[in-house]
Amino acid sequence: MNFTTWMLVLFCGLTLAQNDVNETEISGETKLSFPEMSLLLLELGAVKAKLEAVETKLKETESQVLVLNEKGKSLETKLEGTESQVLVLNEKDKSLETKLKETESQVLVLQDKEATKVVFSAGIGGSVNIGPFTTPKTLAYTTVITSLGNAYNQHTGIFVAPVRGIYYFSFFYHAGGGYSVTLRLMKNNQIVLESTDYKTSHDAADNGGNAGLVELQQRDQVYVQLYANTHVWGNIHTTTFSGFLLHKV
Ligand SMILES: [Ca+2]
Repeated sequence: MNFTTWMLVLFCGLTLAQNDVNETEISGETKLSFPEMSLLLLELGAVKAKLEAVETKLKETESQVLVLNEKGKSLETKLEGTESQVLVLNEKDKSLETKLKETESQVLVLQDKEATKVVFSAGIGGSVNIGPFTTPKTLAYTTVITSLGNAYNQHTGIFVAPVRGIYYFSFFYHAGGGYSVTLRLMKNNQIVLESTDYKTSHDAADNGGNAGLVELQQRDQVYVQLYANTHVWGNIHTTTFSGFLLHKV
């Protein structure tokens, strides 16, 4: 029997008791006996105890809800803190990424500048005749005066273009007078420039040379060739080969 039923029974009992009083007053008869009243009171006591138990449990539940709410708020605060830290880390990450890109750009600029430092000048010496030879010969200007960019090889006499660009080359020589001279500036296997001196009996101290701008592709080779059956006087101060990169294209 639930609480509502019990309350209904109680209400009915009291109503009946009131009626009984009236009836008792009127007729002198009692409808609810003492054992029945005692039983009713016991049952009421039991209901009260159950209500108190329910109330206690309700208070406990309320306390637990409060504790859980506090824990929830604490977790929410921690979550917000973590989110803030993540945002800070993201900003730092972006900042580092930006710096890295800037550094990469600077490295590329430096590499480009380094690639454009292409300069060399070298002489061929010994103060003796070089040649004549029966076949064309590439002259190795072994005494390096200056060299940047590591494009000229003094052991072979060959310049290798590190980048595509416009290059300036010059070659000068002392003729000596004993033989004719024909020197050619060669690009790969093609003649680009030439300079010639002829043997004469009264003209023994000629100097000659040539210079020009040449467009080269990367890895093109440039060198000075002594034509067959001619010679040149070897002197590092007069017989030279020079070049530099004017600009890239
Ligand atoms: Ca001459």
